[in-house]
Amino acid sequence: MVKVSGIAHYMNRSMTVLEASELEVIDCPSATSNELPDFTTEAYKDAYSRINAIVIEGEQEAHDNYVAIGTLLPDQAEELKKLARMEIKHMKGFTACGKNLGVVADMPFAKAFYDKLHGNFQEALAEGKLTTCFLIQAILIEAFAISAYHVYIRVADPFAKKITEGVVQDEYLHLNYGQEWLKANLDSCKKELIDANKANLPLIRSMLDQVAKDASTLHMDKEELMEEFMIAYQDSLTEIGLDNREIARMALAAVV
Ligand code: PL3
Ligand code: FE2
Ligand code: FE2
Repeated sequence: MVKVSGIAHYMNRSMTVLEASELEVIDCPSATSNELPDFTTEAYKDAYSRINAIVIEGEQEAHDNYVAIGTLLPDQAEELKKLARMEIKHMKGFTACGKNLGVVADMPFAKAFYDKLHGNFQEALAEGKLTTCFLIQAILIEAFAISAYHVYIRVADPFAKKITEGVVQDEYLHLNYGQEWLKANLDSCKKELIDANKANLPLIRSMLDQVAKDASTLHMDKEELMEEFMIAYQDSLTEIGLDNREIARMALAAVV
């Protein structure tokens, strides 16, 4: 069985946030960024056409990646196909979110957005490097999705909010799946894990930089996105069995 450690952690945090807002925080300038945006403006729809495409393409590639990992792990192929099917469900959900707002997703933009990460995954797959595949898909991409979805839920239209709330629960299962495999194989995979992180965490950082402007049009704050990402990422490395110093070193790859 997989352990869903991230959810409990997140719930504790959101409970703290709730208590703080009940006290009505005085003089908090950033409080305005948590206001809901006007979902009908051209500016909102323009930004949404790219963000929505990134999410749709991300879900599609996640599907393909889990199926691909299954070819390297034949005895787990069925389980991985289940995860892959969830990604298609997510993709359909987010496609509906775009349609609901009258937005056409900019798919060529999204394909280019994932280009480098996709290339690194394909290369690792061709070389049979399972550790790198799991790090890219199940840890980095899932932590990126979890952080983005948590922040989005706070400022989404009611239709998209409901869909995203369902999706984010599944993403924890995916993160946990990769986590469990890496934990079980840590002795033999630690070096590859650290090297793969060094090569791929900077890509996540630059993807976040690229999406920040459009995200802010959706009232999603960049620092909040980074904070949520670091929580999911570090929790996951802890769960895999790395110590604080190793995690700090790995996280530094995002800034140097
Ligand atoms: C893995 O299951 C899916 C991977 C998708 C990655 C999504 C990254 C999202 C970037 C910012 C999006 C904000 C959410 C908006 C939702 C329409
Ligand atoms: Fe997903
Ligand atoms: Fe996922």
